[in-house]
Amino acid sequence: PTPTLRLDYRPPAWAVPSIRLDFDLDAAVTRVRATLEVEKNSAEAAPRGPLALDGAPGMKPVSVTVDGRLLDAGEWRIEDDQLLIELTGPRHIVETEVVISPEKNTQLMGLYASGGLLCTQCEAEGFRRITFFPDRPDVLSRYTVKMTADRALYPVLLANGDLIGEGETGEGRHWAEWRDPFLKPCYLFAMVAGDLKANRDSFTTMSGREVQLGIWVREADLPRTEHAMTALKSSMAWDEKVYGREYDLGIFNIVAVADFNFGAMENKGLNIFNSRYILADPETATDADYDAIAGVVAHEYFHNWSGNRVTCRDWFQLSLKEGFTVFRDQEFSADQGSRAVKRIEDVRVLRAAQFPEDGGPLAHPIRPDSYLEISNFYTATIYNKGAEVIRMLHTMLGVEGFRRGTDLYFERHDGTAATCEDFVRAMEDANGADLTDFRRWYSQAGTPRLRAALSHEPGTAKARLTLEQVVPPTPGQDDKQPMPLPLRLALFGAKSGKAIVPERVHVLHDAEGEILFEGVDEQPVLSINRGFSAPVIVETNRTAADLAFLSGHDDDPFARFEAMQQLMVDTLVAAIEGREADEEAVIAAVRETLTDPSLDAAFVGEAVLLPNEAFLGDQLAVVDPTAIRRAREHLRQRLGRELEAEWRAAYAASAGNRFEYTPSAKGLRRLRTVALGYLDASGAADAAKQALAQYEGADNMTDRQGALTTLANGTSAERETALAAFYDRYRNDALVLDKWFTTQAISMREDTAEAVERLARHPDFTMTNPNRMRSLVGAFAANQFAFHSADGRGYRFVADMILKADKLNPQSAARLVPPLGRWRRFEPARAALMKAELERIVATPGLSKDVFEQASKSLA
Ligand code: DPP
Ligand code: ZN
Repeated sequence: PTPTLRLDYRPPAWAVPSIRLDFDLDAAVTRVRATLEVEKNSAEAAPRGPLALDGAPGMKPVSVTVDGRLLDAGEWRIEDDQLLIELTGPRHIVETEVVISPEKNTQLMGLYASGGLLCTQCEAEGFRRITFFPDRPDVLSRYTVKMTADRALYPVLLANGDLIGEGETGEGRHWAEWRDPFLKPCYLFAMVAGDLKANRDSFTTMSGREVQLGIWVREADLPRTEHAMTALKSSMAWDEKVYGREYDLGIFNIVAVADFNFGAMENKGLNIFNSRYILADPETATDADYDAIAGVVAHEYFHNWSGNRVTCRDWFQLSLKEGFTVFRDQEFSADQGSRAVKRIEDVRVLRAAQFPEDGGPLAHPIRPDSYLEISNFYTATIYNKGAEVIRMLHTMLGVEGFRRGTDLYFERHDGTAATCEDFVRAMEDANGADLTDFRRWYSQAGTPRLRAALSHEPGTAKARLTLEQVVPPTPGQDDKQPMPLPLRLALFGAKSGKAIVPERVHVLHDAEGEILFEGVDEQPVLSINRGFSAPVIVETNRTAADLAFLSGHDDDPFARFEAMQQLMVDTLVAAIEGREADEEAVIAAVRETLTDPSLDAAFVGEAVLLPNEAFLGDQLAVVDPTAIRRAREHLRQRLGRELEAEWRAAYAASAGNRFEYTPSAKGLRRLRTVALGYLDASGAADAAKQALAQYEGADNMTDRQGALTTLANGTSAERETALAAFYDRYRNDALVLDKWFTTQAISMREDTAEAVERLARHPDFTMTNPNRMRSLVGAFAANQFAFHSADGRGYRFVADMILKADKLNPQSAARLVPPLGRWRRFEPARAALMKAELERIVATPGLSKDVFEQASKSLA
């Protein structure tokens, strides 16, 4: 297969100002008639040539007409999955008819069946599986869509925009017609047919227009849609307040479906969601689920401006909409709850998912230069690092400067397909700023390493901070330029505890820099990259005592968390490498945090957690999962034992907490389960009993799953009792059953790899549902100790799953490749086993482009 290159971009040869789609819907055989108004693109740069319409491999038109004349088979041809038609004039009406089978569509791209519904997913290149069309985001059209279907099976017919007509056609069939007044690329097309019920509500926009809101689900799920509806209305209000962006149609619908590749999809006026990001009630959803639902509902809603009104010129610009929109949803969530805890969570995700990507064989800039399969680029780099890049602009330009920039961006590019460059230029022009070197964040991959060393001269009351950055080489990019790093920093007095130098933002533009502070008359402690102002790895000359001090005294909660994490990392890495480890400092710092009455429980619950095994692996030149497990368990057990009284007190403090989705009730639940985990680690004789009591007495899923997760790590009889009870209680609820699979797949037990192999043969395991695949196989591949079982069985299992899944759903299969792709980071025996599995995958005939790209790049 040949790669697509960013620099090969050419404007489309033909524009399609309008399209009319006529669907005769049926799960087995659906007829699609598409009527395209096509217009020669007269722009200089546009290529000449026949009309080329993308189709799916093997797709053939039943008929093709041009300006009402039926073409002979010789007047069109199929080449490289494109339908080519020679056209003579500058403007024509082209009509094609195809027949597709939604129920045979296991890739879940295009039109497919899910639990009795018919629904669509078109981003990135799914529309070509529905009809012949220039399937690229810079072809913007007005859509009119008529759907005809069996009334009993599909009483509800939805598409983008406004409903403009409906009626009966006889023989039990009915139809609906929808028109979307806004120009959109075909990846934003959507349609749903099914037996759905709506939770209806309305929202009045800032200019006083009333918008009808609907969240469509199976009738039984209606009671679980309230939280998503609340989040939707809050998002609409937030985007008006913070960005001045108003919703633009009379209808906004969301549909929840069980089988979905993504989390959700921002189709114009008709978002389609993976049901896990809509359905919630206390009995079935954890606080993390509630938070994720609000975040994803907001994310998709925000795309209406950052993605739909202004879309992407080509798929290399994906981060233009995704990075920006993730930043928007992160800030929305921060405003709804605890800003500090939200930042901690977002940085955790970045470090767990993006840093390894940036340091491995699949590293790519947030604006990549080439791809084989665009589906492989819906990555943590495009999304999460992309959001960090936007956040840096926000930090450097300030709240108002950033808003001036987004206002200009929306004004300039509304109704068009734009580029990352357009976004940066709007930021520059609105602020008179020069972002020349900042553009390197778009073109260079790799996580910069920042070295910061503070020295103090007591005699002159001066402190000197020297900074040095290195951007490591990544595939295809050997030499890097320094990146501009906005660093929020401050100095504290080690004795007085006071801020000697209050927070300031320093932008390091070069490879090296130095800052001189005057009037520093006591020993200073450096607080740097506060709030994680730059997405970098920081190394400092701070001692364990400095870090312990900051973990108790820094006035930026994120920096306190970070200092504690660094203290824990330093201690554990020393232990893993057989050096002397200062466990006492960690124990003292955790005790101080745990007993500090000024801190809220949510923050404490995050701060006292040890860094996970995978993150520790990332700190080491060569990962040895066994040594990491041993060192981390040793410290975890000591923390459990030495602070047993404190854990018991923290646990008891939340005894009366009843379910409420509020920051304080959430915080108590979080700390409760963290405390339970440490009590269990302490070896306390009553820990399993206590966990089972929590499991049985819980009035919400957070406490229940927290108890189950603790039990699942151990070997008690209570473990089996709780797992069986959980299965019996939720066996008919797919989303909760996913948790049952995941809990066992992430278990710390030694026999987890075997258990996961057994679970893959469980009657409730299926490869056709992406959530279920992720809940077992994805969760297992993220369990460092179990996946890297020294005998290689974990690798073999995942490789087998990839090969089987590839036949059904290449996108979902390809997501499982990166954990194997990290082979170079592991000790030689494991590395060889991992590499052998990748080689077996690449040698398999008939591989999808998706899996081939990920596996072959991982071997290169
Ligand atoms: N649906 C995915 C998202 O919203 C892709 N656009 O990020
Ligand atoms: Zn998105």
